[in-house]
Amino acid sequence: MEPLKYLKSVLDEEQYEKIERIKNTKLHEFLAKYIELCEPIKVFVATNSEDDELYIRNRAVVYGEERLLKMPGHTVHFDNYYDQARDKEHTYILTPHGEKLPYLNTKKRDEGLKEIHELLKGIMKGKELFVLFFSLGPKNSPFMIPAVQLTDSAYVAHSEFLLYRKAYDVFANTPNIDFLKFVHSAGELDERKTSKNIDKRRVMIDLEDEITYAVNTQYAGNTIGLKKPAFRLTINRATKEGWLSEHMFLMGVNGPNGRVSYFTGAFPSMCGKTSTCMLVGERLVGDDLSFIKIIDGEARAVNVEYGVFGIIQGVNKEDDPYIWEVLHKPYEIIFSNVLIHEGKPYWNGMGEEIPDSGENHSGKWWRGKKDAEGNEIPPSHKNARFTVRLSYFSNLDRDALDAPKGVKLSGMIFGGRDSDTWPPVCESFNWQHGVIMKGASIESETTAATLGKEGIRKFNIMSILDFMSVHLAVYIKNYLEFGKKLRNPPKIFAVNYFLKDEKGEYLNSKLDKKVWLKWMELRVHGDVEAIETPIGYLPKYPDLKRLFKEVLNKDYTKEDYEKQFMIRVPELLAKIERIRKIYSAMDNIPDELFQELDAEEKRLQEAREKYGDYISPFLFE
Ligand code: SPV
Ligand code: MN
Repeated sequence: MEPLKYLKSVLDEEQYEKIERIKNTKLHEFLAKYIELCEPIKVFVATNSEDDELYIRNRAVVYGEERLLKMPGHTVHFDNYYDQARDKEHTYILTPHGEKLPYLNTKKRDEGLKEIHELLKGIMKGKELFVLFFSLGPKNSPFMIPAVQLTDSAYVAHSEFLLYRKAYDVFANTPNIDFLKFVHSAGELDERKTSKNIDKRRVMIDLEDEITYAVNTQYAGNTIGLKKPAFRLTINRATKEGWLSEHMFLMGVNGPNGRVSYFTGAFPSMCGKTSTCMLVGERLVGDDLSFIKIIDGEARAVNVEYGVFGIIQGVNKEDDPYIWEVLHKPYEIIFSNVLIHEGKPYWNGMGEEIPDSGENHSGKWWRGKKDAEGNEIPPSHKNARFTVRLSYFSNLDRDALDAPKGVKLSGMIFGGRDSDTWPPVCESFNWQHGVIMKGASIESETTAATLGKEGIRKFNIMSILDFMSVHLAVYIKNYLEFGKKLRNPPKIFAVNYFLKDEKGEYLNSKLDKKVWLKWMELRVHGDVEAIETPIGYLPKYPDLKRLFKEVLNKDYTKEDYEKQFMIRVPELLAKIERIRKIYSAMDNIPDELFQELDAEEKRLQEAREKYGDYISPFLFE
């Protein structure tokens, strides 16, 4: 049957009208295909209206996927105990003939599509399907990518209304607009309204038709199409079109005399990404995903999203005042996988007393409760989260968030969890050096954001490896080319908040990152000089001493500086060797990558001959 006719036959009149208003053949085909396949009992199409949004918000409660908490606006959602993070093992990039990608699982496209369509068959029986329209990036801008989400989870739909820009109008006003497509079903739910068939959990990414699928899961990192599923699609698009789709926050750093300079930052989960972009006194634009494009010869960046899906563990009044403030107001907030006691949310590391019982991701909870594997269950899950709109944040840079051409990007920051190799902050010599030796060389200890073991040092290029839907060679080449097209490329920095001394004590305190940011802000304008070392430019002691005093009112000693910025030659050389080994095993890696590794190795060896293994930064002055 003709798609629109089919839709007319299955949708009630009000919903059909909302679809009919959109003149888009591909959309009609897409909807007809998946409504027929998934067999929902009911379909709801959301426009941009407040009423439609409210309907979805209420459905989440009516269907039991969210429960109201004491504070108006607050709800809690639980994911299945075994569905608490992105499932990398069961996420597949579909490639034409099953071609392999480094690090990610792939499947032959037709086999993957067959498998997922079998899983989707009849999966929404008895459930309501939500049809949602959003935009990645600011609307009506060179960055905008329209997208359609189909989901049978009101929690997922509700989350997307908090996290993305509504774009029904874009579809209605632009016939046959091109768009990304996401199909999600939580599958059968158990009595707690969490996905039951976790063994059949699948996430599939079809780059060819730009559709992603997620079934038998609710965890937002798997299911919110516009977040990480879309990210795999936009990385692919960006490499084809010559721009950057990145796993980066976007923030403004306040410089002298009212100057604001914008930085992106890429850090693996739980390595300081949020705490950096939320630093007191600076300007938040986005906390997770950025698009970077060349406009008039300049690198310009936007936040892909409109809200925050943030880790709640460790959020406390002192360290995270902006988040704390938001979480304690009657705003629309979804808490997920926290502990609920008498209608109030509690989480690990909140700096307040946590009750001994309540309800959490494991169901009814009491202190000392163990799971089926014999592990003690903490009050909240390590990857418990909050979902809110950015507009609630008092540190938000509203103009930057909505700027159609984004903001001019002055610097890019790369960081990881590294106890013994990189100094706290270092500026690369140039774009190519930064891309290769900072971004493409990130290693980090694993965290709780994905399933699997924690605490193992892992390679994670640009902190984007989990999403690397194209071959690394293609990705790196695109980066190098991107820089060549810029009049004045952003400066690239590496930071390391986790450096330790020989006794295993951290060498920096949590807020020192603010000083590194201020230093980087001065550097992008050439306001301070730096020391040239084998690995890049390091801050000069007097500049840091002044900044520590100004920014943190702290006395920064020469001894601290020397310990923190010591060039650790054996560790740096070992790292180069690890990185070289990783890339040597791959095909088509650009020569520039190996040239940079060789050149830095040579610089380090020469320095070692002159000064020994551990070199004070003063020796390079
Ligand atoms: C991350 O892990 O990088 C996140 C959370 O931002 S998730 O949505 O699960 O990807
Ligand atoms: Mn992320």
